[in-house]
Amino acid sequence: MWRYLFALFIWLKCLFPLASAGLLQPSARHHPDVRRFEIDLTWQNASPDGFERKVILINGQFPGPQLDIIEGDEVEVVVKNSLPVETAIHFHGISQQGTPWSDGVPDVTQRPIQPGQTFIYRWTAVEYGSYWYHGHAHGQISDGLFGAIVIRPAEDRPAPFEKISDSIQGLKKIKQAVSKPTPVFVSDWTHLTSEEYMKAAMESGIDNFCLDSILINGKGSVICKPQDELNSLTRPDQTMLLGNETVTDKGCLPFYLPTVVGDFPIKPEKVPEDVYYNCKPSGGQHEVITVEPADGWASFDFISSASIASFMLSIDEHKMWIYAVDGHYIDPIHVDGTPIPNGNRFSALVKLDKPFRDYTIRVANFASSQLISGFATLRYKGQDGTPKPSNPSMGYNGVNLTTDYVLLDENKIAPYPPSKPAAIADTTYKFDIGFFGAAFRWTVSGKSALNISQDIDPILFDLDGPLATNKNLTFPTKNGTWVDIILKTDGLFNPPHPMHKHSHKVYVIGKGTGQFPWDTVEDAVKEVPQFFNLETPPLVDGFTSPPGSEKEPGWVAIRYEAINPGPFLLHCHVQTHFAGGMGVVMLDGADKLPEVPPEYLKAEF
Ligand SMILES: *[C@@H]1O[C@H](CO)[C@@H](O)[C@H](O)[C@H]1NC(C)=O
Ligand SMILES: *[C@@H]1O[C@H](CO)[C@@H](O)[C@H](O)[C@H]1NC(C)=O
Ligand SMILES: *[C@@H]1O[C@H](CO)[C@@H](O)[C@H](O)[C@H]1NC(C)=O
Ligand SMILES: *[C@@H]1O[C@H](CO)[C@@H](O)[C@H](O)[C@H]1NC(C)=O
Ligand SMILES: *[C@@H]1O[C@H](CO)[C@@H](O)[C@H](O)[C@H]1NC(C)=O
Ligand SMILES: [Cu+2]
Repeated sequence: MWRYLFALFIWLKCLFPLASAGLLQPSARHHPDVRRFEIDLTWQNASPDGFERKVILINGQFPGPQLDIIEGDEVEVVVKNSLPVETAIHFHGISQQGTPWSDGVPDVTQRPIQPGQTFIYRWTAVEYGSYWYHGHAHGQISDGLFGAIVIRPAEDRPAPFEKISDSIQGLKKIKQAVSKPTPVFVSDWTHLTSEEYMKAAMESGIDNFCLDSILINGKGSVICKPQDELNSLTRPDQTMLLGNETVTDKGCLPFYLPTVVGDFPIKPEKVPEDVYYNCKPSGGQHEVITVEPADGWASFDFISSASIASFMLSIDEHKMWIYAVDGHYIDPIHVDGTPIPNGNRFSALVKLDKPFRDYTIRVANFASSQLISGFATLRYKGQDGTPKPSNPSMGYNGVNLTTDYVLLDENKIAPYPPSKPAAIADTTYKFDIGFFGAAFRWTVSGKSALNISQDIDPILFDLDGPLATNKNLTFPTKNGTWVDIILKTDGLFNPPHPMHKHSHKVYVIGKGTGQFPWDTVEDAVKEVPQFFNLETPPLVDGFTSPPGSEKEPGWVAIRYEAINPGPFLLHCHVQTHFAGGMGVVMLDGADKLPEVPPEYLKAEF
């Protein structure tokens, strides 16, 4: 009952005082409007995978309600914190043009929202496409605090669909499909709350506990496979780490492997029971996405809200045209499967030209730490009623099962219309990312771990505060200049890190193996041009660093134009890595920081 009481209210404030509850379909004729959303966060029992635990619900739902917006809209999100703990909400990928106080990061752009408090985020949707909102205090994504944002492009926004279909009829159907994309959240789930998880990680010195399930749109089940099957699914990257051991019955690398925990001291007795062993299957819910074959095409916004896992996704018997990444159109790429790094959004068009049946959507963890998958169903409407399993092209371990399988290559993502960064950057920062003195401590700058749970005045409000003046954690850029950041992975073993830049999208201009001894990209290009792409580089808000170690180091180089003044994080989106300190603050446009409106300073609306 209370679920309905807290139903999401969305209304065009300037047109109607209170128009409708539920999702409002945007009108075709459009003027900038204020779209107001009210969300109430509560701490409730729920069983996304059949196991009951405490979950953060948003207006009684998990995942939270979708925010439907049109490019150019003014957006207001009123957040009521009915949780027993503080919180803050980040709008992932939204640039927050002129509104850095709405970026949702405690200690950086705002004070956390205390239990019982209400906070109003206000921003302009200057972007279009697929985004999402999520908790940015503590590990609250892992407790369920997230929901989709769909921003419908302006009518005159050029789109790349002619590459997908050259018939007028086909294009019409494609445009129809992309005008109402279905967000599909892929996430990982554990039976520990984020607080229990982090406490146990710090006490035990181990931070990659087993996952219990993979959820699709918040639904899934605990799947237990026989040991023989798990052994046969073990991939070479895992065999290398396992030596003579096998994965546990939950599909995990055992915690005691020196290849996994390094030389750091561990206290296995502090690991909660059943975290690595004793898989207990549970009958959870199953997500079914029904499509109308007469539509010809369906469009999905795949969003990885994973805390730890690293996903591969494929749909049985269907290829996908990936046409946008992180809310920005790309030169479309036709694939059988795609990785979806944590935080990224991949928008896909799927042609509905197969027999009217059910097809399995597969999401596999590709990180070495665990063999685990989740499943959903793509259902054609009007099927003949004889269920028949569909043919997978990707296995439970994320590996292709067909010879002609095409996997999306992240380096080939080219923005549409074509765009590229300035040829030379004005400033270069070089960081050594990786472990920081303990198995659960991490760093981006190589010099300090970032802690945004200190209850200090945020950087935006106090440029003389402890975080703003910490030269190991806060790095200024000048407004209107081009910035290069090179992330090097040459310390202890580094897994790939899904990095996220707040506010500014970045061009991923280079990725390489070996050391990066040069001072600038310009110098590096002269010697190793093969590692760079300055002509058609991916334009994204999330990118993955290459794996690396002392013996086999690697690096990734990004370039962006600082045009929106404010303190904006660059951090790893693995929740345990971020909680362990893996972030820095880019104080973008430090010379042109805006004055903070009084209601934000006082947090009284
Ligand atoms: C693997 O080898 C180590 C060291 O040689 C030994 O202690 C351990 O018992 C072996 N484990 C298995 C499962 O055979
Ligand atoms: C998987 O793809 C690779 C490269 O495309 C191919 O060489 C291999 O044969 C495929 N595996 C299977 C089982 O078909
Ligand atoms: C900054 O990093 C240097 C080198 O690691 C260290 O000596 C110094 O104490 C750090 N400063 C702060 C404020 O953490
Ligand atoms: C962050 O700082 C707070 C307040 O000083 C402290 O209680 C907490 O333990 C710190 N967190 C980490 C991960 O160091
Ligand atoms: C920052 O730089 C951009 C690009 O040059 C410019 O459009 C914008 O107005 C500048 N912002 C401020 C506050 O000066
Ligand atoms: Cu990381």
